[in-house]
Amino acid sequence: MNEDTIFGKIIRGEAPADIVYQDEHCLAFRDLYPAAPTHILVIPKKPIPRLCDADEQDAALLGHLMLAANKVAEQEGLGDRFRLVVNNGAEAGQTVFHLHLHVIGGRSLSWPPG
Ligand code: DGP
Repeated sequence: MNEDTIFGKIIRGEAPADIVYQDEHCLAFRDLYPAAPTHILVIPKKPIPRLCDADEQDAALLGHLMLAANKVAEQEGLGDRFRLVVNNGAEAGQTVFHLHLHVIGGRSLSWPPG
């Protein structure tokens, strides 16, 4: 679970990614398998595997990721029409064990998700 992931390689510049935003604490890049016209992943530079592995010390970082998602959505022209998704654990659909927020938009989104 604590092993390096493809996202760790992207953070270190060892794997390519279409990066759309970055700052001291996080990185945002286009999902390789987009589920919508706009599908961007926002990840912390700190390698937290799953949301449930975060603790109180990560509170500011988690807030920072949400605000970074807002910036990305605005930058992408999504206005107030976008969704954030965090898959936590394999049974919830998580495949890359480095915490990430999916920023999804550019089409109408139904509810509940699958
Ligand atoms: P999740 O299923 O929530 O763990 O989402 C992982 C997402 O990561 C999935 O939508 C596909 C994307 N992904 C997997 N490998 C790569 C990669 O090498 N580059 C990019 N940009 N996205 C990737």
